[in-house]
Amino acid sequence: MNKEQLSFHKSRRKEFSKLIGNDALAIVFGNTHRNKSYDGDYKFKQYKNFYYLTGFTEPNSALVIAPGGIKVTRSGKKNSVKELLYVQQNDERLETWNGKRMGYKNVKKSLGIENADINENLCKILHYNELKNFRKLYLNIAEMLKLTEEMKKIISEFIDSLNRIAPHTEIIDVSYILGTMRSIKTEFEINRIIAASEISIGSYNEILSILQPGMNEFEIQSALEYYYRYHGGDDTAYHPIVASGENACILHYEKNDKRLKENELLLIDSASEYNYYCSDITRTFPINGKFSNEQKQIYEIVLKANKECIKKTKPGVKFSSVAELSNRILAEGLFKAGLIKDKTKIRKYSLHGIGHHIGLDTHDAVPSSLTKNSDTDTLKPGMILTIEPGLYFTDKMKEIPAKYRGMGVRIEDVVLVTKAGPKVLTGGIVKEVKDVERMME
Ligand SMILES: [Mn+2]
Repeated sequence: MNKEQLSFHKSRRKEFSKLIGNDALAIVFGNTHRNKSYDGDYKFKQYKNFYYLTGFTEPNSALVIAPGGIKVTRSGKKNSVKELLYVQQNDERLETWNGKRMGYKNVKKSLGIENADINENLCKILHYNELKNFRKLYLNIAEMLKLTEEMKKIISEFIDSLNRIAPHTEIIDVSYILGTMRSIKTEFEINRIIAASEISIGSYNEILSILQPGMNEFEIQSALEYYYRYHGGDDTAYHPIVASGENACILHYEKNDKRLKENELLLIDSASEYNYYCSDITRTFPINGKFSNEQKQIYEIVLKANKECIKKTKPGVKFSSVAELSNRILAEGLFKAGLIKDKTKIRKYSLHGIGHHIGLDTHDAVPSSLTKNSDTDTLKPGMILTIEPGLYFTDKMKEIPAKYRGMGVRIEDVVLVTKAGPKVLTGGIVKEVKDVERMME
């Protein structure tokens, strides 16, 4: 881990400590492996709030933060500590199977966390009388319930001992307070989201030169995944949606197994992850390289909503009013095209909201709301959001002329809110009609 990353996670622990206060104790558990089937697990992914505070990507760990200090005994001596990371014990045999473990002795040097111990000692900290001095205990409750294997044993002992301190403390989930911190991105985070976006941009541009009728959706999916990894991405930020024709009307279409037809549109909603940070991009391309008049008409309406909403993504603006603007532009566009008579029915064709926060999670786990009186609705510098208007016409919508049916159009960009205005992080992929057609010539 380089210095920049060390100081990022350190600054997050410092801020978190300040927010929870001296009378609080936090115990944040990392993730464990999730079983896929029999003895096969899903690829390990760290719990994002734990990652935010530590940068540590090994399973079976837990971080203790005690801003006012907590006494722990080590080699017979009592020490007051403010941060302590519990990690897996070194184990030569298991490390041969599953990879090297950092070991508690290397935590300070490698992660900059002052104190460390092996995870099986975790429950010992709950045995001190001084725990009664803490007014608040912060935990990640939902994740605790999903812990597996060695942590399952530790967690059940931990929960059993909780009742001894529960009458003296208020137990609070960490999600809100960490989510609030995560809603404003630091420069370190912004740079990672830019990197995830750049990797994705390069990959989309490769796709534009190979896309043609007769290919299968999975060929596009696998090419994207190949390029993400090839360009240094760690993973896909989310399961790629590669949806041709009417498939684009299924918002989380994941089969990606249909043949691409000559006169249809292809909606691609996919992006790379880079060092735990996500990008999130959607583009809609004509499979044969040229939009039909009807496709172009719908595409231009969505593109207008995308561009106008991006312009409005500025500090002080309510995100709910960006959403309203999108609905207004989409409704006006369909009304003018003669496709709807009642503008209030737009949600039947626009289906989803205008966008969401993005960061460690694609739909970032931060407090947000689209209700006007909520203080989490107001845009602030350092927030990163997606702007993703869309229009969808299924084959079943008989009120819509046949030439428009069986298509979905969505155009999604990642936008950083700055004092100087919106900064689009995914602008390197064409979206103007003439540019798309030129790239596909
Ligand atoms: Mn999105």
